[in-house]
Amino acid sequence: MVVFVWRRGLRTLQNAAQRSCKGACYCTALAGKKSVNGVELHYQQTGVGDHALLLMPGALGSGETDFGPQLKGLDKKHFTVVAFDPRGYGRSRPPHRDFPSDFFHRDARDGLQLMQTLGFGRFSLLGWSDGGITALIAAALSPANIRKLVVWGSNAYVSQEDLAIYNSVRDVSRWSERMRRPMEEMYGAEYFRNTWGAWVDGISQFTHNPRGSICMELLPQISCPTLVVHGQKDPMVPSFHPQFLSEHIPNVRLHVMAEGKHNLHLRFAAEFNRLVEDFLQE
Ligand code: TYC
Repeated sequence: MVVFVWRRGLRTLQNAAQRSCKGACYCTALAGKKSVNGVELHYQQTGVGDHALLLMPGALGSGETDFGPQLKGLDKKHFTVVAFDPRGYGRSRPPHRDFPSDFFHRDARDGLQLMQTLGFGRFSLLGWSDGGITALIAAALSPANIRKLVVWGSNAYVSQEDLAIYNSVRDVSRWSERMRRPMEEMYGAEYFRNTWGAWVDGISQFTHNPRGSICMELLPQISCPTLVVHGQKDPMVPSFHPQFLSEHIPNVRLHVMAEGKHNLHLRFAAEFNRLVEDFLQE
């Protein structure tokens, strides 16, 4: 057990050492679960700023696996940073993850409801990859609650080219050790293999929609200022996706990181965090 000092007093947290801020920080850190839409959602929270942020992870992702450098590095005086594990991912288990045709909408409703439950009425969304799709949907569904939106490595539809990429990464035994190990540590090899296969099937469903749409028709409804970031060297998400987003979201800016790949916020964390902080504080 580790005791954390939190704004409202003392909280006791299990397993919290890895979530604590190390070194210089305004140290408040909190992790726990909230009952949301019939499931227990795990989240981490840090910072004391007026501007609340919700970080939305990628496929099978969690705050812990996807957002370490953001939870640690984003300015805690200006921001209160929340990262959540979508249902069936990370520490938001049970339930087992499934992929009904509305799974992105379900994650969007869960994220929005979690923030209400935590007491944040208006906040910004940062979404990576699948989490970016979720964030786009949440911003379109609930414009009154969303201040600003940042998405990277995300797509609003699934093309035949995407389908080929999904199928090329379906077999996790062919993944590099570096990519596979954190997932196997989080889930165990079997849950990871099965759930990844279910994700590939889940995302492939969208090819049955007209134009392969996941959320194309919602983009014009996103009214908040939006930053789309793209890694020029992203092998997973072809550049026609950020292009499409920047052509269909009304108040949008596209920023390309020349050396960035899919995990640009981890690999180039300082540059990414600064870019996002500047955009959010404009
Ligand atoms: N969307 C995935 C995520 O959320 C990343 C991904 C993109 C995986 C394309 C496979 O073919 C793929 N991290």
